[in-house]
Amino acid sequence: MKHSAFVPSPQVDQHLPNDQLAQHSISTSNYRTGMTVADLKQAFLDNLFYDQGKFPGLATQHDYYMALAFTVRDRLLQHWNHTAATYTERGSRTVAYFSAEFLMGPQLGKNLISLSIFDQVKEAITDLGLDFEMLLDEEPEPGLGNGGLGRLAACYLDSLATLEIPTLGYGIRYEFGIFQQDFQEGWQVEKTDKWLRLGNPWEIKRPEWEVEVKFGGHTVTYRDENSRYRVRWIPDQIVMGVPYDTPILGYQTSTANTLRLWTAEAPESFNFASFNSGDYLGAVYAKVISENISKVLYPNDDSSQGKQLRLTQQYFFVACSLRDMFRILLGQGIPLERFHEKFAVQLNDTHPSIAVAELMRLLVDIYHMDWDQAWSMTQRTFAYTNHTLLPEALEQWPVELFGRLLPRHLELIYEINHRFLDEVRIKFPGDEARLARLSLINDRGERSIRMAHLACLGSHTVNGVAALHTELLKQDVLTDFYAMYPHKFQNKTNGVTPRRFMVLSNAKLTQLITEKIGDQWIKSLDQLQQLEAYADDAEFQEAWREIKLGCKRDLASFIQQQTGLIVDPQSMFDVLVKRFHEYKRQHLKLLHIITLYNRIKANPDIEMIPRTFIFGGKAAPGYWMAKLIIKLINSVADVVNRDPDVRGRLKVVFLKNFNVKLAQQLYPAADLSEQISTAGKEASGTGNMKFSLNGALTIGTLDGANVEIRKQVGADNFFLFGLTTEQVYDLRGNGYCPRHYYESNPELKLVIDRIASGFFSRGDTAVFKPLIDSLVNDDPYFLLADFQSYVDCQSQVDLTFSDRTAWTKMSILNVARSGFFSSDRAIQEYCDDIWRIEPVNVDLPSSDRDSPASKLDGSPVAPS
Ligand code: F58
Repeated sequence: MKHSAFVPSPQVDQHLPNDQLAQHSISTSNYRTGMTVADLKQAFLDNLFYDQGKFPGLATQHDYYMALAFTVRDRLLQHWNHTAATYTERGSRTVAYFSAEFLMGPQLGKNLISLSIFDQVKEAITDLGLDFEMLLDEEPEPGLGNGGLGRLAACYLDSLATLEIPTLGYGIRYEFGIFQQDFQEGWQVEKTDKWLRLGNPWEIKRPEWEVEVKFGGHTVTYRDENSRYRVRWIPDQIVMGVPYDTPILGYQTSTANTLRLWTAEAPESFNFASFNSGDYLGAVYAKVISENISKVLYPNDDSSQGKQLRLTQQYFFVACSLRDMFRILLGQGIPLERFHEKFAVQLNDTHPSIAVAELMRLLVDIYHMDWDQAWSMTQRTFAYTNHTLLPEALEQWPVELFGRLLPRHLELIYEINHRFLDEVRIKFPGDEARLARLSLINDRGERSIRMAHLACLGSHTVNGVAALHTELLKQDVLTDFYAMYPHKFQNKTNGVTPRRFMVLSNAKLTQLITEKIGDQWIKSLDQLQQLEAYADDAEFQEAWREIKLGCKRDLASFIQQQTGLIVDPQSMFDVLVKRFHEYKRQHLKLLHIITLYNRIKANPDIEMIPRTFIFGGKAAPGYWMAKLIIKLINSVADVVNRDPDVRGRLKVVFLKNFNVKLAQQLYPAADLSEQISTAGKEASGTGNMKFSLNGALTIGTLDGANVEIRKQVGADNFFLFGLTTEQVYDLRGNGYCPRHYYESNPELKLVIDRIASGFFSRGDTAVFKPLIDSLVNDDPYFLLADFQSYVDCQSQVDLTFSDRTAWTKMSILNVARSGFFSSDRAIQEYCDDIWRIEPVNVDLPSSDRDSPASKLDGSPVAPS
């Protein structure tokens, strides 16, 4: 094999010999990286002065936050550099996690936990007379994701670093993340998320590793020096991708992996030819067009809108990342043919699946590899995770749009498809319908490319994210692929990181658990099982309740601050937080609330367990029905919270702008976790796991990971209601008639009629009509069919809640049995079954070994 003229060769840099480097390695004995309280204080003041250019009299809270962030960053650079050096030296096999979204959450607190310096830093800052919590809170949320999929990627990076797996997270550095949600008269309004406005201390720009990305144009064929037929892509636009790196620390390891996010820049910011000819705007046009690519995160979390910019974003980050990986490969002297041995690439949903065609292009067109070898390497490189069962969320790109933007990739996809369909014909001769269903090209209506098919075909493994989801993929959504390649399908039930969603966010519970069973559970979550021994222990139960009450008090004051509402921490905190979608059925919760309200109105002295209903979540800006549901929640809240008959027994709170920061306050304070999607619709859910880990009990359907949560915690410790997936399918097949439920259930009828009558909308009967019509006439998500079962189950919840001992025991058992839902378990399964990768231990030089971060038995594990 010969390399052609446009082979990107690795840059040749000069390097200091390693022994020189070691001599010059920064010692931790001085305050620049020292870990004592005195060192930390001095370093903080220095950073305030030298980095922020401020003295205390003039500094803002944000200056203090920045100074503190830089102080912490100085202390992790040693880990980061040594990790990179170790991987480079050993040419380590590496996971490349390709994801259009990484919903990281604030970094400061998390890094303090990983480095085990939370307590020292808190002391240093407090000593200086500053409010440490306020500084933590000052960090803007890096909202580079919509919901579960983006947050999963972040949890997985945490576990990969903790398990010491060499990893690069690859994605897009959106200038504007997920919009900020506000309410105007109960309606959601969106505001731009300018998270980078005041700078981001956690990232380092690496302009020396920028890459060129091509778009548009056409292809030409030619014969190479051996008379072989070749294709060259002549693009009509070139954009530069510039990487920004963020360190990802493992928990109490020396590993610091990298999240590498790409920003789009114009090759030349300023066109002098245009400027000189008097075209002032034209002079910066290219810059504006190019930089649009990484400008904003698409806020749709359910449907794939065939927007050109979105495909541009996807190709942009995938092309940058693959080029970067070739730079690393060749830079480490590893032959091209071993790309798939060096890298295991995980495609987080179909968004990066264009990588299949891009890798083929690089291998065939640029490196002149023959097709069969290139295809075999490609299939051995990729694995694909599916995150949805909704057909409308499976991405398809119109052929016309695709060909305009990526003409060479379209040709390659046709060729891949051609060979694939030949294979199908051999396995299923004469089955034309199957060919049409499996084809990468959808010929129905506007011709389009099925990205999920490209991902399945180009990957060695396809996985679902919960047991039920994987079964439904096999039987339904991807059944034809399952028939072709049954060996490709695996389940990998999602997980969440206990470092963020327990150690950082629930310090008191962390401390209580650690007092009883030691601190090993933080890295081996299964050890929480030992708590079962204390489930009936009265003293332990009391301490458990006190902690929950403390978290509820904290949340209550936050609620008062944000909404002005006073809620009773002794009431049951019933929480439903997630993106808004009809299938997630936030409005089913609302039907329950109105049912209780109606009961009070009919009988004001009725006995009722006081409940605080807490909602949170954003709706896609263009998802009109979801926005109407938000409006209805706010409208019901207005009426219920003001009605004197209610006498505080019911409170409805909608906390705006649900994000990772807010989530961390909510999970520890929840008594009841609502996981009430229509069976067969939620791929997994991960909020359900975070609640259970924090001792909330779940009311839920047999959907997604709820099935496995119930199995783990025990049926007695889970409130189950509703139709099963099979029953939903049957009901749909047999002609579901929601009106029948409406007419035959007086309590349900009263609820619906109250909404329709304008009771919650100051007499306006039009505003909620579309929602009512949808429920009574169509009800695609079976709310009316599940209503009675849900309301009955909620009565059971009330009954149990009134028995404090029984409830507390169930809560303890939920935590004790949630070990399975650690992202460490999930990542270990990916490593063993999909990526076939081993950990690489990173050894800090001896001068740094005494730093607390390198101690595996590090004393303070939790913020206290
Ligand atoms: C979510 N998907 C699933 N998609 O809905 C949830 O059940 C699962 O637990 C989670 O993935 C993790 O596996 C999800 O969050 C998105 O947000 C996409 C954003 C881009 C457009 C398509 C949906």
